[in-house]
Amino acid sequence: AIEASIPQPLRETWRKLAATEFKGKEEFQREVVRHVETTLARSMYNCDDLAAYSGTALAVRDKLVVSWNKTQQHQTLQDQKRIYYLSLEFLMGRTLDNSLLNTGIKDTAREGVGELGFRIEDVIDKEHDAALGNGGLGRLAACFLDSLATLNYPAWGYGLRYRYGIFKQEIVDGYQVEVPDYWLDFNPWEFPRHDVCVDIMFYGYVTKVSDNDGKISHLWEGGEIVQAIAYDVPIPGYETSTTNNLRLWSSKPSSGEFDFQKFNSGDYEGSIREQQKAETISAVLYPNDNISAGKELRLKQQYFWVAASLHDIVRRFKKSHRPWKEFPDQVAIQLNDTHPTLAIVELQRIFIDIEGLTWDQSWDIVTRTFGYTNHTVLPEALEKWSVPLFQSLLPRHLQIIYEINLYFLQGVEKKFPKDRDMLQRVSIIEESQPQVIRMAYLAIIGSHKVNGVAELHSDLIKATIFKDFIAVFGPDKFTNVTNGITPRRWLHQANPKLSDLIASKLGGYDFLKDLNLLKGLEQWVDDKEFRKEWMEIKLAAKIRLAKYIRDTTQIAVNPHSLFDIQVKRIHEYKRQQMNIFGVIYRYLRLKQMKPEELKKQVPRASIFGGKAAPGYWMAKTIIRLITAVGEVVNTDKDIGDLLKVVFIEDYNVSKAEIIIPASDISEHISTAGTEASGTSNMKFVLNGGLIIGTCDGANIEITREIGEDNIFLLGHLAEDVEELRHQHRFGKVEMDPKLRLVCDAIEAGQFGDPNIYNGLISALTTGCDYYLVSDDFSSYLATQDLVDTTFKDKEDWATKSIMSVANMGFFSADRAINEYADTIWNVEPTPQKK
Ligand code: IMP
Ligand code: B1N
Repeated sequence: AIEASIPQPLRETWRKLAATEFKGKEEFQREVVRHVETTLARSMYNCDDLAAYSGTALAVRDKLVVSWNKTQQHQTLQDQKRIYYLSLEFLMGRTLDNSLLNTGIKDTAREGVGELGFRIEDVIDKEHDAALGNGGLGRLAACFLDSLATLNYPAWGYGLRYRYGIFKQEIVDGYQVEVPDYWLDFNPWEFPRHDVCVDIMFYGYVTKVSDNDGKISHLWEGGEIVQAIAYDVPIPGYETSTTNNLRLWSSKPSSGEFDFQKFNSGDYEGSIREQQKAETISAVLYPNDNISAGKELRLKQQYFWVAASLHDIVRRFKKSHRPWKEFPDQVAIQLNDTHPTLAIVELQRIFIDIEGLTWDQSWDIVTRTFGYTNHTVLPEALEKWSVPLFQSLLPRHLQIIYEINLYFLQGVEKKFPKDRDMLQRVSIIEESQPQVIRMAYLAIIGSHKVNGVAELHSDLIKATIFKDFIAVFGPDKFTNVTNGITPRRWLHQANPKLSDLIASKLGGYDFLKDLNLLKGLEQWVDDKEFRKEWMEIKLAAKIRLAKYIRDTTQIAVNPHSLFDIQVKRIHEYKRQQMNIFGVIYRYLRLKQMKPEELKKQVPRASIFGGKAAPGYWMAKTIIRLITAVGEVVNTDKDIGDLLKVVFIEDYNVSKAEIIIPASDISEHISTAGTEASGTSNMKFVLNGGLIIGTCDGANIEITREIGEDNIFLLGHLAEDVEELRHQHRFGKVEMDPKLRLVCDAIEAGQFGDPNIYNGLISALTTGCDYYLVSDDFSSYLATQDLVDTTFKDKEDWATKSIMSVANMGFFSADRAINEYADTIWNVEPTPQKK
C-alpha cells in the first residue's frame, strides 16, 4: 500500500462514486458534447471537425483511463515480473482510431458522432501524428507496445517526450525542406505526472571516501541538476481490459537550481535564460535514421532518460520489500538498440554507490536484468562516445565502465591467454585518438541475451561485428527474434474492407489476435467471387491513393496502372537511387518505342516517399533526382499514362496507412546484408501487395513463408558483397551498360542541371559503388520486366496476392513478443477478469 491511499473505512464511498466506462451510444454522445461544451468551452455554434475530434478524443480517453487505472492496480497487486522496454523512439502515429478499435467502440462512435453531424473518418483525420521516431526502429517499438498490451503482459515503455518530433518534410522546387513539428498544442493522450519527478545530475566530480572499516565508496557531486517529469500515455490492448503504460520524460529546470547570485545582482533575465537550458534536453528528436551523429546533447538525452527510468523502476521494485537478488525475477529491461546502454552502468552505480551492494552482487543482478536488441550492422550507425566527453559529462560512469572493462578483459585473458589482439578487439575502449567507448560491446557484456531482428541479420552479427564475443561467451547468448507488425493497425485499421472480407471467409475477426488463422484463406483462393472482391478492394485502395496524389501533387495517375511503391527513409543502402535509375531506363526505352509497341506496355506509377536526414546530402540529391525525373516524365505527351513518377511529401505513419493498402508491388531492394529486417515489407504483403526485393533482412523469411513463386527476388547475395566491393576498389568492374545509358542521360542534362547529380554519379565510379548498384542493375531491370509480364495475367496475380496474405501469420508482432517473453524475458501474461 502507498501512503497516499484512502483509509479502509472510507473506500466504500469511493467505490460507489468511482468513474465507470460509458456503455451505450447515448452515454458516449453525452460525453462528447460535455467535453466540447465544458472542457473545450465551445458549442454547437462553433464546433468544427477539429473540435469534434477533440471532444471525441476526450470522451474515449475517459474510457481508457478507467481500464488503465484498473490494469495498473491489478499489476501492482499481482506483483509479478514486469517488462520495461527502453526506446529513444516511439513512432505511435495517430491514437483515436486505434483506441476506438482496441476498446471495441468504433461502431458506437461512428453512429454517435454521425448523429451529431460529423463523419468519423473526418474526425479521425484531424489528429496530429505523434511522430517521436525516425522509421522502422521507432515504429517497431509502437507495434510491440500494442502486442504487449493485447497479450496481457505487464509492460511499460520508457522514452523521451520530445517537444518536436521528426520534422515535417516539404518539397520546395524539388528539394526537401525541413519544418519543425511542434505537435503538443493539443494532446489528449498524455497525463502529466508532476508528482513523479526525478533530479538528474550531469558533470560534477567524484571523490573517494573511506569509512571506519576502510571500505571505500564514491561520491559524485557538484554537477548541474535537471529535473525529469513523467508524462504517461495509456496503451490499450485489443479486446482485452489490459491497458499498459508508456512513460515519457520531459526535462525542466530543477527547483533548486535557480541562480540567486545572478538574480540578486539584478540579472533576472540571465538567470531565467540559464534555467531554460534544461528544457533543451527533451526539446528535439535527433532526425537521423541508422546513423550516429555523436553530439553531446544526444548523450545528455540518453543519460537523462535512462537515469529517470531506472530511478522509477528501482523505486517500484523497492515497494515490494524483496531482497535485491530477486530484482531480475521482477524486472526485465530490454534495450532497443544501444541508445539506452547507459542503463547498465547506471544500475550498477545505483547498486554500489547508493544501495551499498558489492561489485559482484551488483554485476550479477545487472547482467541478469538486461537484454539487448541490435538493429543494424552499418558501421556509421554503431554508437561510439568519446572518452573525454564522458569524463566531463558522466565522470562516475566512466570509472564504472573502466572497471566493467577491466573485469571483462581479465576473464577474456584467462580464456585466451596471451592473445593481445583479442583483448584489443573486444575491449569496450577503442584505442583511437581520442579514445572512444564502444556502446554495443558494453551492451553485450552487460546483458544476458543479445538478439538480431531477422534470421540473416542475427547470423551476420555473429559472423561479423560481434564474432569475437561468440568466442568469449559461447553461441547461446546470441539469438534471433524476427520483427513483426501489429495486424490491428496494419490490416484492420489501414484496410478495413480487406479485413472485413477476410473475416467474412474465416468466420470472424479472430485472425486479428491469431494471425496464423489467415492460412484458412487458401481454401478460398479458387473462389471466383472471392477473388473478384479481393481485387476490387485493391483497386479501391488504389483509387483512394490516386485521389490523394491528385489532391496533393496535381499529378493524375491512372488507378489501373501498376502501382510500384517505395516508401521508407531515404538512404543509399536502401537504394532509392537504383529505383529511380530504373525508372529513367524505362523512360528512355519507352521513348524509343513505336506506337504499336507502346500499346503492349504495362502502364506504371512509380511512387516514392520518405525523409532524408537534414545533413545527409547524398540522400537529398536522390530526392532531387526523383522530383526532377517526375517533372520531365509526367509532362511528356508521348508517355501519358505509361509512366508517372510521384514523390509523396512528408511520409509518416498516417500516410503509410493510406499508401500501403494501395501497392501492386513495393520495393525492398537494399544491398544484401545491410537492411537488418525491414518491417514495411511485411505490411505491404499483409495488404495483398507483392514484393520486388533483394535477399536481405526479413525478405528472406517472407519468401520462406509465402513461397518463391510469390515474390520477385533479384540481385547478389550477402555472401557475395565483400568480394564485389573488393573488385570495385581495384577497378576491376565496368559499369553495367544500361546503367551507363542512364548516367549519360543525366549527364546530358535530360533532367535539368547535371551538376546537381555529380556526387550521385561519382559514387558509382570514383566512389567504388559501395552499395553495388551497378552489380545489381541488370538483375533489377530484368526482374521489373518479369513483374510487368506477370501483372498482365490478372488471375495469376490475384492468386499470388491471396496466397501471400494467407501465409503471413508469422509476421505478427504478437509472435515476436511471445518469443521475447519465452526466450529472453521469462515473463508470463497477467490477464484480468473482465
Ligand atoms: P507505481 O508503481 O507507483 O509507479 O504505480 C503505478 C500504478 O500502479 C499507479 O498509478 C497505481 O494505479 C497503481 N498502484 C501503485 N501502488 C498501488 C497500490 O499500493 N495498490 C494498488 N495500486 C497501486
Ligand atoms: O530498425 C528496424 C529494422 O527493420 C530496419 O531494418 C533497421 O534499419 C532499423 C540509430 C537506427 N536500425 N538502426 C536504426 C535508428 C535511429 C538511430 O538513431 C539507428 N534503425 C534501424 C527495426 O528493427
